[in-house]
Order: sequence, then structure tokens, then C-alpha cells
Amino acid sequence: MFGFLICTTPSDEFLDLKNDSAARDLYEEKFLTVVWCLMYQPFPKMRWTIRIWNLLATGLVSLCLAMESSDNNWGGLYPRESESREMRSLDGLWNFRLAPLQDPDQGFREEWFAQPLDMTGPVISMAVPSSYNDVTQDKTLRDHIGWAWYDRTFFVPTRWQTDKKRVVLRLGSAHYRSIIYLNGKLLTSHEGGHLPIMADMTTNLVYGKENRITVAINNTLTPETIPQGSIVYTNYPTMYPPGYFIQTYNFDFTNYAGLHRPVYIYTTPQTYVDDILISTDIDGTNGIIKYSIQHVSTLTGRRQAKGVLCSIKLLNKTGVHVASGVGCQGTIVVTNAQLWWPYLMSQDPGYLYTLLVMVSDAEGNLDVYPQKVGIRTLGWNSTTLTINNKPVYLRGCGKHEDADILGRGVIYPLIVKDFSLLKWLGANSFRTSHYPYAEEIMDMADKEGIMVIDESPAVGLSGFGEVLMKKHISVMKELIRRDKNRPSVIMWSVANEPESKQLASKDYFRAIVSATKSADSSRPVTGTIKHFSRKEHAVVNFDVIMVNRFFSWYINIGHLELIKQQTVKDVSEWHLLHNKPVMISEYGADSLAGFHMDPTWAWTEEYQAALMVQNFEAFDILRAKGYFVGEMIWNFADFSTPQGNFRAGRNRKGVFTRNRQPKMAAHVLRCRYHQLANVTLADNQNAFCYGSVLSDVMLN
Ligand code: GCB
Repeated sequence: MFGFLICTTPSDEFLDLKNDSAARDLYEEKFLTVVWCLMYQPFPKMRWTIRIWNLLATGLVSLCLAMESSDNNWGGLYPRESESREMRSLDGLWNFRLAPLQDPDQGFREEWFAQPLDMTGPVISMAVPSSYNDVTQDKTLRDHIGWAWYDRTFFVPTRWQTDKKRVVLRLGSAHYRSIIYLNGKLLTSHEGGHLPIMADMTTNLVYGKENRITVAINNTLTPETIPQGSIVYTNYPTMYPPGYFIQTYNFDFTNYAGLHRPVYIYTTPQTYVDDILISTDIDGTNGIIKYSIQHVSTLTGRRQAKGVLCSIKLLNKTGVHVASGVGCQGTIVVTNAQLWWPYLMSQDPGYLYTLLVMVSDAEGNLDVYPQKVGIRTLGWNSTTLTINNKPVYLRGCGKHEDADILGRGVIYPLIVKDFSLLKWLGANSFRTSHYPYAEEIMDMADKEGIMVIDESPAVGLSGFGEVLMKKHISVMKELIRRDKNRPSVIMWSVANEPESKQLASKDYFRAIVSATKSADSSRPVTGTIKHFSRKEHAVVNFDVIMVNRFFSWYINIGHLELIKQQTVKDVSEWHLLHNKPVMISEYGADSLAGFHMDPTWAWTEEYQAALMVQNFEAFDILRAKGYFVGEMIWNFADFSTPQGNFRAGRNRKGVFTRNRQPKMAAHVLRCRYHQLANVTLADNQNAFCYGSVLSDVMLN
């Protein structure tokens, strides 16, 4: 709930906190405990002003909750042009204003949505898509918590009305909670920051005239949002101004906010393809495509009753028509199929067919949706992951959607650069740590043959109550609805590092995994774990175990010689206990680009590279045991974190800088990944390849 109040008085530890890590850890643990315990502290302790704002916010949130899920019944298809569909981008510069921190509901009280935003107060130009935090010089904007308001105008042609087009608004995401108005009237609302929002706007539009869309977004995280956070209010008047509060959360990346992804309006006919479900298999050299088409009609009465026909046409990569089918469900066989293979597993990785999905009604409406299809099959057992019946070893990266200025905003140059770097490394996979990534990124993964572990935004969960569980299940369903047809997606990751020492996590994750499997049984389900195997309760529910391990960084820093022993023992135990495939989903060390020391020293490029080499040796021992299915470096690139004495301005575990320039670690990883793929580097970068000599040098 937005109205959450947490009242806390700084303790002596807080005031006298020493700048040493043990004290800090103790403090962090204590401080967080205080936060969680005091969450329900009774009202009399609060200031009246705070109480009023929070009551207002609570009322508003109840209203939002009542409205939420109203847009949740759509199929999930990304907007694509075809002979029956038109698209318009609403990206560009929008008007923008923050609601005051101490009066979060001003915009609702004064109905900022009822007229153009620039009529109710000053506005600035805001780039869409982008996070709003880092695009100006204004610290208030960077650090804002609460509601932010966007609006812009647009036209739709009268032709769309004459042709009886259905018109849909689609936002790739809005972080975290959003309320959307069209021409001053409520259109829809959504909770959750990383999945699309869609609303039919046909009847609310004015055709041939100016329309206005207004979006209110709130980035507040609470114990019942996914991910969770807390708003901490203080009642220590000599230390803090009245009403002062801080947002805390249990993850280290910046909680960027805004309209992060493209915004489109698009048309369909009145009878249209709402969703498509594809599953593929292989039979010898043939590919099998099973499809099911869900269609919807806004026609009414007798016209609707006349029935709808479905058909499909399959085109190969060069547009040649290779197979057809009739009916809303069916199976087609593609002779001598080109399979979808991961990068460096074939000469033509990421091979995609186009399935033209067509529905028509007796009125003559025809809708055509071009759906990309990769023909591949996945398999898994207690030791192995397979793709097209061949064992696959994941060589990848944990990533973030993160860049200078943009924050979490999606732009094509960055997508192209990141995939170019992944391929330069020889990587075949990444994890969408710690939330679902933009569809534009996922499209590229499909196309380039990069396998994806598709992760939900459930990072650092604790508490594991009913409300959280329901939300988590609905996030998994939304994610699967969006990404179910993507050949690149090889696993669903339900969570990153839940507090799974808590016994309640066992039943909680049983429910989450079971809901995930009933939404899609064709992919294994996983999640990452930070605890040791004997103190943990969630993993029993997973098909594949992902372990995050920072030996010689968060544990025994400076003692690289311990990594091999500790990693081998740890991973072996996981397999022994659960008889499931295991992979390392995070390992690594921070390094400051350009900081060098020999012998190695923490935070240098040398230390980061040497730590990786020690891990490689452990991974090779584990690979030989037959159940170790992958390694993913933490992280692809340095990324933004909240300010703290714990991070040097950013999380610096990137093998690339935030500007995507390689550190020494990137060259070492490049060598490793190409060796794993049995590819000799053409440009002779072997100086960076580890071997026994280099590894000894790096350990000194
Ligand atoms: C982790 C988290 C990741 C952090 C990383 C770190 O285990 O999953 O989000 O960034 O540790 O660098 O501390």
C-alpha cells in the first residue's frame, strides 16, 4: 500500500556508525529489521500532515487496486504492421511534471489529467522512452519518490473511424504503477514495472482532431509490490525535517522510473487475432509447428454470429512460402526444416520463420499478424539441458537494462551494441536479471540465437504472504503471455535471491512454480539462490538450480586461492542434495576501470580477471562431473546503484564499463567463451587466454 508509514528513531548505532564493513553489515541488518518491524506502527506516533497524505494515498490506491487487472485480458502480441494493421509511435518529447514529495496526491485532487498538463502548472520536456531520473541536472527528479505526470497530444485519422478500425494503445512498460487517461477520462491502470500495458481506445478517441494521453506513474515500492521496498518515515525532529522519508529496497540497482519503453497506438480490424500459441518439435529432418489462434470480434449481433475463419501461411527467412494450414488450431510439418540454434552452435543461428496468421469473418474483415517462429525443442533431466537433443552449456552474462542518461530507457543503438558485445565475447546466453527486459531486446535475442533465462521482477523477496503470492503468480502469467512464443527463452526464472532461509518460502515457491508450469510446461523453471544448500527451502521446487556465489569478494576477499575448493564443494552439494542440474548464475568482483596493481589487489582489473580464472578452473572440474550446465558472469557492464559507502558510485562488476568499453576481464572472458565453443579467435587475442602459466601468475 502506498500509505505505508514506518516510524523509526535513529539508534545509537545509526548515529555512531563506523566506517568499517562489519559494523555496516550489522547496521544494515539491524536497520532493515527495524524497518520491517515498525511497518505496522500505530497511527498516534505519526505527524498529522503525514497521516493525512498517507490516508489520501491509501484511498487512492484502493481505487487503483479496484481498477487494476482491467487490462489484463489481452493476448500479449507485440504491435506489428501488416496489410490489416497500422502503427503510430507516440515516442518523443512529452510534457512532464513531478507531484510534490510531501503532497503526492495533488495531481489527483486537482485533476491534472482533466486538462493539458501545462495548464495546471509548469512542465518540462521529458524523453520517451527513458527513465526520467538522469536526463536533467535536477537532483529532485533523480531522487523522486511518488507520482510523476506525463502528457502529450496526437492525432488519429478520420479514415480509421470510417474503416471501423479498432484502435489500441500499448506501452511497453511504465514503472511501477500507472494510471492512464485519454482525453481526461480514465482509460486503464497497471501495476508492475516491466510488462506491457494495453488498452482499447476506439470509443474514447476523437477522430481527425487532437487527442491527449496522460500517464501518472508512481515508483513507490512497498512490502506488497514486486519487487518489494519500504517507505521509511522518521520521527526524530532534531535529525530530520517534518515528513521526511526514505525509500529502501532489498536490491542494489537503481529503481529507475518512467516510461522506459516505446509507446504505440495501432489498429486492427473488428475481428482480429488476439493471441497465438506456438509450440515446436522436431522429427528427423522435419520441423513440427503446433499453433492455436485466439480471435476476438467486436462485431455484435447477427454479424458476429456468422463465424470466423482462421488460416496460416509459413514463410522462410527469405519470404518463400513453405507450408500452409486452415483452422484455428492445427499442426504443420516443415520438411527439411531449418532449426533455431544458439549462437556458435550452427552456421545460421537464430533462424526464424514467419507465420502469417490470418482471421476473417463473413463481413470480409481480414486480420493478418506476422508471428516469428523458431523451430527448436528443449529438454532437461537431472543433469543436463538440451536444445534440439544436443546438450547445451550456458556461457553467459547477468545483465541490466542500464545506461548513462537513459537509465532503463530502451534505445536501438544500445541494443545493437550489447548484442554485438555478447557475440564478441562468444556468449550464447544471458539472464534478464532482475526483471523482464524490453520486447525489442527479446526480439534481438530470438534473431541472434542468444538463449535467455527470462526472469520475473521478484528480486530479494521476503515475507511470502498471500497478497505477494497472488501478485507474483499474476506477474508470471503476464510474463509468459508476453514471451511464450520466443525460441530464445529457454527457462523461466521465478526469482532472484529470495530470503529462502525462511521456511515459508517452500510452500510459496511451490505455488509460484506450479502456476508457472501450468501457464507453460514446455520450459524448465528456475530461480537464483544466495544461501547455502543446507539452509535453504525454495530450490526443491525448481527444475534447474542457479547459484549466485561471490567467493573471494563478499567472502574471504583477497584469498583467490580458496575459490576453486569452495566453489566445487558448494556446487557438488547442491547436486547431491537435489539431483538437479546446477549452474552458477552470478560470480565476479568489482573493478575500477583503469585501476591496476600487481600483485593483484581487490578493486583492480587484475583482481577481477584473476578471480574469474580461478572460477573457470572450478567450473571445469564441475563440468567433468556431468551436471554443471552453465556459468554467467556478474555482470555484463557496470550499472547504476543507489548512493552508498559500499559501492564506488556504481556496481563495478561489469566486464565492460557502463559505456560498454572492455576491461581486462572482458578479454579474459572472451577467450574462455570462445574456447568453450571450440572457436579459435581470428584476431589472435590469445594473449588474454588463461592457461596454467597465466593462471599461476594471476594468483601471485
Ligand atoms: C547479487 C545480486 C545482484 C547484485 C550482486 C552484487 O547476488 O543478485 O543483484 O548486484 O549480488 O554485485 O552484489
